[in-house]
Amino acid sequence: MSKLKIAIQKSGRLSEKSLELLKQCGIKIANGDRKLITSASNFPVEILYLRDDDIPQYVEQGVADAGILGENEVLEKNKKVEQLQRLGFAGCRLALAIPKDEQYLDKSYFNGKKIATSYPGILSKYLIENGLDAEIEEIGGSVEIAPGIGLAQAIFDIVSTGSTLLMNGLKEVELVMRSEAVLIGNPDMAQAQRNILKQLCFRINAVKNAGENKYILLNAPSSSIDAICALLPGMKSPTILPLVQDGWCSLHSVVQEAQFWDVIDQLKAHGAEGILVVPIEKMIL
Ligand code: PRT
Ligand code: ZN
Repeated sequence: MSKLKIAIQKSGRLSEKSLELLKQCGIKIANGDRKLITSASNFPVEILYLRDDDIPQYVEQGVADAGILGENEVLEKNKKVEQLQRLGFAGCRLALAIPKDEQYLDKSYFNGKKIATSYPGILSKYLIENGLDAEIEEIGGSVEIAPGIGLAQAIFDIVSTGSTLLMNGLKEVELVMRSEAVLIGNPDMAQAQRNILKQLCFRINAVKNAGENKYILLNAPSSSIDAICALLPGMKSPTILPLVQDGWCSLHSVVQEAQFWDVIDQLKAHGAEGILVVPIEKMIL
């Protein structure tokens, strides 16, 4: 039987979340000792554990049909792969940073400067697009120490909370790109693999939608139901059930996590009470 080979990071920031996503999609992978390759017991996939830097190349060459990695790494390696889906985890930004006491007016600051980075491809594209003439010093890691040891005057690196920059006396001055984990695929994969990938993407979407939405239940006076339905339109429309107490209903709907706090005051103003917000495990639109 055909299987879809998916490459994920062997160990690092993306590994646990990648496995967790596959698990939420109902795919059972033996935990084991993470050999190079393992099979799922209930879905036609094989998991290849690799360094994230190698995933674009393996997917381009068809050694793996698909891969999960940071968008930054996909862009940096610039291989012939399709970006299929954003996965909503490992969010970060790639930014230029300089010593905190330096005066910074605009991007022209970087002309004639040396910038240390592990992402020379993305940086050189940015410098060209912005007409800047800076030298790139490529280093493998610990980029944030480069200005302190006199290797470069600025850095271009991944920033998440900003505490690494702060600890190293640096400040972020230009945001170059935002990144999150993405699913990539080989554009020429065989139809059998593409069909499995389609099923996997369907499941990933159900998991992602569920994570972004909540099930909401509340009690409200019957006279407010129209106004509340307008605030909580739900998937098709809300469910209304009569309460035993005359003149009151229970309303069930779905609300986006991000919108919940915006509507809560309006719901209360319309007399809603006993509001319950419950997580959703899977959501198929
Ligand atoms: O061994 P392998 O090559 O597989 O792993 P790796 O060391 O190259 O990658 P890893 O595991 O560090 O990161 C994998 C991916 O996670 C990256 O390519 C990004 O897409 C994503 N990601 C998300 C991050 C961060 N957040 C992050 N904060 N990658 C790195 N960092 C580092 C950053 O380099 C800097 O040193 O964390 C520091 C900054 O964090 P803050 O919170 O102090 O700002
Ligand atoms: Zn790496």
